[in-house]
Amino acid sequence: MPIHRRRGWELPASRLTPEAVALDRRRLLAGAALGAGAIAAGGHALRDAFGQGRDPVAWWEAQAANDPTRDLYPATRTARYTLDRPITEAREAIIYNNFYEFGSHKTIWQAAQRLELRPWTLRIDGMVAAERTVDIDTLIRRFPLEERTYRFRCVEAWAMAVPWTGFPLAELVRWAEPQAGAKYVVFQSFQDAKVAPGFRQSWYPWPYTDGLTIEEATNELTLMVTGIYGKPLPPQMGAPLRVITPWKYGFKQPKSIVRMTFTDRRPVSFWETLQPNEYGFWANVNPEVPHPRWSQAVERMLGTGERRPTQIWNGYGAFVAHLYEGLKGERLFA
Ligand SMILES: Nc1nc2c(c(=O)[nH]1)N[C@H]1C(S)=C(S)[C@@H](COP(=O)(O)O)O[C@H]1N2
Ligand SMILES: [Mo]
Repeated sequence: MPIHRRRGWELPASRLTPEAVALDRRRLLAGAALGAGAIAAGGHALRDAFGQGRDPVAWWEAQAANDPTRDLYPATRTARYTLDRPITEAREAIIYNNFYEFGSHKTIWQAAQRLELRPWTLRIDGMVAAERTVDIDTLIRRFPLEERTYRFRCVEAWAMAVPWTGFPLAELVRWAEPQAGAKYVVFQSFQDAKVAPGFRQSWYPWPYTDGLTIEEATNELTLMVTGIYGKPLPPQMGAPLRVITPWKYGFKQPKSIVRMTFTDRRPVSFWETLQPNEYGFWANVNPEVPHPRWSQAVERMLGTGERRPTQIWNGYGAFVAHLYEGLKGERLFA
């Protein structure tokens, strides 16, 4: 087990995330086979030897050194996207994750090492000129990679500031040639019960999905992410492909994507299916709109525990506020 320093603001005694609390109740009521014990034990039963006893940073560095795209790193940083706070320590970001496929708690980094990153393909389907399946390495080499420092905000009120590597999703959308009537793009995460124990938790609506409007997907901020801290992503952070929309809560940003579907119907995501009153379609960051179970006024930085006032649009209003101007009667913020 990694040494997990408990931070003052974490929920005491429980490793369940706020995102999962309501579900846990539901699961207990349903009397599902996998009882509270497995989760209370920190997912011991769900873990295996991958990454066990290793230093998480050394383990990741060794993996990165063998990655087929290692020659593309580090990519040049784009100066336009500046931070107002220090970059979070890599070590903190790679051991504190939400990735429910691997468990409904934060310490999933070892379990996620079972995810096999090659071969990997991305299926592009639905309302496009031609449906296709593209190999991940072909895809990553098609679009020039750049590095961008962005703030990141989970709906649970923890936050980080990290250098992502990737390419604008707008370029991939253009390449996919969506039909004129396509209004949304839906991302689907991997689904393999042999790899990840979460799929046995049948009360979750697997696979993990979430979607964006085409305007959001092609906004200049929206990044198809392949790396972080100047290296290919570690599996626990969504390798080999994840989407990042820094003005939205983290749950809108699916990891380990295998499929992108263009559609004219607004999708209902994994989280919206579970708790529509808590996790809506838009989910833009706003300090003034509390989550039904906690305030969003303040966020806490991973690693330092520093508290900072939450910013509307997570501070990215100049890039994205215009996307929402015409929308009336929509719950834009959670
Ligand atoms: N496939 C998948 N993607 C996911 C999640 C998940 O459970 N499964 N969790 C989301 C949530 S709630 C957050 S906050 C971020 C966390 O990203 P990180 O662990 O890389 O910091 O991933 C998002 N993407
Ligand atoms: Mo989250």
